[in-house]
Amino acid sequence: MPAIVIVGAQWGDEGKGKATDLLGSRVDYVVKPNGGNNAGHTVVVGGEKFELKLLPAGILSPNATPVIGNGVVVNLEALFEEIDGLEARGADTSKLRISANAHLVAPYHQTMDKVTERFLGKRAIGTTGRGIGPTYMDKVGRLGIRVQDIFDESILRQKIEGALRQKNELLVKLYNRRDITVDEIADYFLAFVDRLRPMVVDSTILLNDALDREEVVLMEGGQATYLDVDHGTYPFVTSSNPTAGGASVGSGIGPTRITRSVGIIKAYTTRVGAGPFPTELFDSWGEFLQKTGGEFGVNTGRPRRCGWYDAVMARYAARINGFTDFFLTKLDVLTGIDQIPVCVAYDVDGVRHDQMPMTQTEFHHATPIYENFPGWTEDITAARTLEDLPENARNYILALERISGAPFSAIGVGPGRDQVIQVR
Ligand code: 2SA
Ligand code: GDP
Ligand code: MG
Repeated sequence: MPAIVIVGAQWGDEGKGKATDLLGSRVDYVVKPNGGNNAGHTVVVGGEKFELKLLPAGILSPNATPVIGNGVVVNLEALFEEIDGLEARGADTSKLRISANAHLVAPYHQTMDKVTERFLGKRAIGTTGRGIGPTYMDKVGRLGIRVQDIFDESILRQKIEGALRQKNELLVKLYNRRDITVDEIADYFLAFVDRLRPMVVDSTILLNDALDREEVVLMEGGQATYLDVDHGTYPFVTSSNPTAGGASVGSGIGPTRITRSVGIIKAYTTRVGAGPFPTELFDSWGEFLQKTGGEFGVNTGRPRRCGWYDAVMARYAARINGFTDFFLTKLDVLTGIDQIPVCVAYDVDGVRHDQMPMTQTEFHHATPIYENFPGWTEDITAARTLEDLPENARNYILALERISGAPFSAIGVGPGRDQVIQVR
């Protein structure tokens, strides 16, 4: 049976939370393979809004077992705060399982994130300030603390000591902060041991056994293709691999078992944080998209930069992730625009590029070549089939599908669980 991966096709906030929730009723396991509490996924169930940060959005699907995979960085304080918040609202979080190999965010990682951003000055990334980058740095630098380490106090202390030797040098000498002690960090982690223990598993056995039993596993990617540290707009990226291949690594499910790769893509484009964005709008249309689409960060409340749909980006994302299909979201936000511009190619210093340019410099110089498509004024939020849509909306979808690199399987026409058109 299949393992399905869901990937953001732009810079995040495409509506992956809703897509997971939609597919979640038909899956047995939902695993988060990357990222941490920098994510923000909104799911609207029966008019009630849930905002998930560290937990997979699949936690709201009653039949699915949610799993935090080995590729995630876990902030334990944020984890239990989120669990308590959901439980208080009647959600059942008891099935949550966490990989023993996932890395832990320590308080010093958040400090380093903020200080590094300050050091970068004008070249700051605009991170969420959650310590995600520094935690992944320690993972790759082999200085990380993993979930399993907190169950062996002697190992935990040794690892903290190793990490702190370097941190204290950096923090005290470079950043002019006080020394951090092994005791304070060990105490911070050990306080979570009892609550965490029953949730921790070898998630690779759990998930692969489920696939052997013909159950369905959904991998819910955090962030998005253009925030991928390898394939995104480096250095303005997050520090993990949100692309489809990263989902395989971050959950321990071999690539041969993934049968479907779904790109979630908005009918326009948004970005939070710094970095190039060819179709970005600085006029009243940008404000229109931001206001109508409610484009504010789930986690930090930051306003999202807005621009038109970019088919060059869509084609690149389809290539990198091997998308089998796209889920187009937020079509309803475009209602009322007379002519809708769509970027079909870039002009880079006088040369037309139909594909993503090779270098960062070229991407920074890319200006969009637009084609306009006639819009519609009718409210489409109650549409449930393609036939329910005005002709111009149908034509807009068909036009995007032709130039985006993969077929569209579903169209979102509102934030609600049921506000979707299943195409195939
Ligand atoms: P980080 O904190 O190291 O991952 O930041 C690096 C870049 O990645 C971007 N990033 C995101 N972009 C969009 N949405 C994200 N999650 C939240 C949401 C964002 C929020 O869903 O609304 O609340 O602000 C997310 N997480 C990371 C980030 O903006 C940097 O550009
Ligand atoms: P994620 O990070 O990809 O899960 O996306 P976010 O939850 O950060 O942002 C997507 C926002 O769009 C949320 O507020 C969703 O409730 C909302 N949303 C998702 N699909 C649709 C849609 O089809 N139409 C509208 N209007 N809103 C949607
Ligand atoms: Mg989000």
